[in-house]
Amino acid sequence: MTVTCAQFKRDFLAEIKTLYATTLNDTSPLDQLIALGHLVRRYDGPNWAKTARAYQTQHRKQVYYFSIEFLPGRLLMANLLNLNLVTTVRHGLKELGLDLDQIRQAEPDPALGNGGLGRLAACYLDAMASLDIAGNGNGIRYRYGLFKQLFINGYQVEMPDDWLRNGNVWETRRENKSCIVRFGGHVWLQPQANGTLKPQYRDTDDVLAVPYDVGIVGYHNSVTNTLRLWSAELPPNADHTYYSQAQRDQIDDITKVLYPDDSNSAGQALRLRQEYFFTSAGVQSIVRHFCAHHHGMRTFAKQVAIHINDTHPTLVIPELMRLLMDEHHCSWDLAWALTRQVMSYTNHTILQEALETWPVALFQGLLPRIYQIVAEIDRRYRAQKTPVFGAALVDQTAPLGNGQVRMAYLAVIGSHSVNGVAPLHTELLKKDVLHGLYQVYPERFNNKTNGITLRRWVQLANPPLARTLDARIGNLWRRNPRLLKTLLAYQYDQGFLTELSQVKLANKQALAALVAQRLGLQIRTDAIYDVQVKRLHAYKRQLLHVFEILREYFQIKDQPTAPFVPRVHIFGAKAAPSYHYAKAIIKLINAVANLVNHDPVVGSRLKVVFIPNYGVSLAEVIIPAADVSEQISTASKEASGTSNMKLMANGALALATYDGANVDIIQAAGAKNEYPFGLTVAEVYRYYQRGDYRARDFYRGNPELKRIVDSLVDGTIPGISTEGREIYDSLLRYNDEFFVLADYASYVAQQRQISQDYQDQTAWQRRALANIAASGAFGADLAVARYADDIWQVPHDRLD
Ligand code: Z16
Repeated sequence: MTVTCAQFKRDFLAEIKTLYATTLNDTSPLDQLIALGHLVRRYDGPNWAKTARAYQTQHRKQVYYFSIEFLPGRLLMANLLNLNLVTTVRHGLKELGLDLDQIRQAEPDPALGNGGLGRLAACYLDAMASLDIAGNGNGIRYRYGLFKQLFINGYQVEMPDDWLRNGNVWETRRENKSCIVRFGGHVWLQPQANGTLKPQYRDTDDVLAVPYDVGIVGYHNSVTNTLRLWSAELPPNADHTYYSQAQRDQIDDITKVLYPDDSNSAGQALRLRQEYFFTSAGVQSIVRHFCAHHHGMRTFAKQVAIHINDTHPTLVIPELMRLLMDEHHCSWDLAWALTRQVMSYTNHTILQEALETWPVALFQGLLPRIYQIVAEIDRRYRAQKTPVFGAALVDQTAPLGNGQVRMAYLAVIGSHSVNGVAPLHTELLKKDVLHGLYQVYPERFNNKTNGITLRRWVQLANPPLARTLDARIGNLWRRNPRLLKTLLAYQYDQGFLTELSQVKLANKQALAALVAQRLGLQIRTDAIYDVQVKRLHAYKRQLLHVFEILREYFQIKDQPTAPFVPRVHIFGAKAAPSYHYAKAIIKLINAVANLVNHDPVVGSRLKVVFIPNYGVSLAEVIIPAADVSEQISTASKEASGTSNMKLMANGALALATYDGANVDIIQAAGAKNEYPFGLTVAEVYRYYQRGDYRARDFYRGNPELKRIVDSLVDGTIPGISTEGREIYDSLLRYNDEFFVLADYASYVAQQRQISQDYQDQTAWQRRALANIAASGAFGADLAVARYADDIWQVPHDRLD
């Protein structure tokens, strides 16, 4: 996109005048943001239209990425960057007396996701557009995103996220692309004159699905793809007085709010409604679009790939079967062949509580026709596989079992591909969680290690680093992150290592300013910034990090005059509102912060900062300022992790267990450039197998650890009498499910090492450099190219 600065200024002023019928000095930053958004859309409009037309005339195979969450972050800067407009707009606004950095803050951050899974979906949309893949997102336009988090007296309080209050300049309502989604009622199969059966429906609850489209702009390539988010409304042409208040509420509720659960299944009927709603609407719109351009369904699988992001969209499988058979006259066999060719599934967790199952009675009542189809899939699977694999294995792996619909099994059986998100995770799927289905379909299993878009996480979030890199290795890394490897040539360039220190310092100053403003707390910028940002979950072990803080606190209190390398411990984490234990940990962190931060003996040497309402926008400030990246989940529990990759790319050193993609990060950057520690998966599984883990032995055997655990209940930390007891009991009474006590010693040994190593800034920055250089391997573009080659079978641009 090329536009001169003068032209931009004229366009912007015209936009202000059209929208607000007033002059610039009479508008707010929000007004300016909206005007700028409109203008960016006007500049990008031709690309969006051209992209859609080109896909049609070239008969390009379309990829549809179905996800119940998308967490895109603010879009203004991302769009300006990808349209190559940042400099023009910044200068133009400046000449008009405005500050782009003030305007960008006025944009609401759409929190239509919980964490890793939703953010991954957003990174992949960005990568698809940038690789010129005909990629589409399909999801839900939640009226309220993930709750806003406040701390009151150290406790998490949730507030609604009214992100659409001032409208959304990036979306286009496309009412003419609406469709009807049917729930409930009765269905029976009516014999037709031609001998086939056609389902008849009675007393269904119909919901209108209205799409809102958002343009997804590719990087410097004139491609704009579409993210389609569905909203539930009353069907038209109906007498609205006919709906009772309860019926209207039931429709409104479907897309009202995002379920706030990460790696956990809420199991509510409304959640199943949400899942079928966006799944059915999405598949209907795909089939409708296909039929508008093709005759018959036989080439469907050559033109369409549908990706199932975790099990939430698994109903795409029976829904496509339904449309192919009931509406497009396909036989079961043809419909099933097409469905399996089209579908692919990514698993994101091995946690039992996250694997979705639905009681048959609930499922059948809400989706009677879909249930018939699932039951037939189940019947055929059993009939076909029992002779080969035996009744026991088939019973264990069938879509229906124990009175439940087992979504992960249905997803594997109805797809041609199932992938994990890091090599270790994929191996665990094969050996453990999906072992039975791996025996039946070994060829379907594959790994696709997660990736992140460096455009947002380095270019946008860390401009000083991006500029420093440009000056040394040129700017081609901005298109091809693998070129970051060439940084290794500067490992012994003292000037460059000093520059890296200065970049980090500048980012710490920015974070310290935010902390001062929001928390009224001063933190020094010469301290180690030790960062743990991710959802609050027992398996992620924020508790272990708290133990280190208490150790440092006791160390200072015991030897107030001994040398101590200053530290700032930084947390960002939301707990699911119903997750009692996670909320107790939040209270603990805040209580420890309160204790430590106000202790005159401790002074400025040790600070604990728990920044409320962690999300994409905060991550963009915190991550560039990090020295240490805490990736300390119990081995086997974190499928991949993605904050580990973002922190690495910003030059933080990982303090990490051998879990998820940490394994690959340690390998890529070299173990000597990270701080690995803790039980391995093999050791964790050995404990499970033998049943001989005894948390108490670790407690008794280590006086330093015992003192810390005791401090939870002995009054050392004011204000946590109930939470402290609960956490204490989880460790000693319930035998420490996540091996915090077992990993304490090796974790603390590495923390001590960090304090020592940090004092040699040259050596430290050399290792930061190694991390940045190796982070290119985790670029989203590379990950998505592998999906395109191996799973979706679609062409894409090469990066070099
Ligand atoms: C989620 O964010 C993840 C898994 C899951 O089943 C549900 C949700 Cl909402 C996360 C994993 O915990 C994390 O390890 C992984 O990096 C991320 O998904 C993306 O794959």
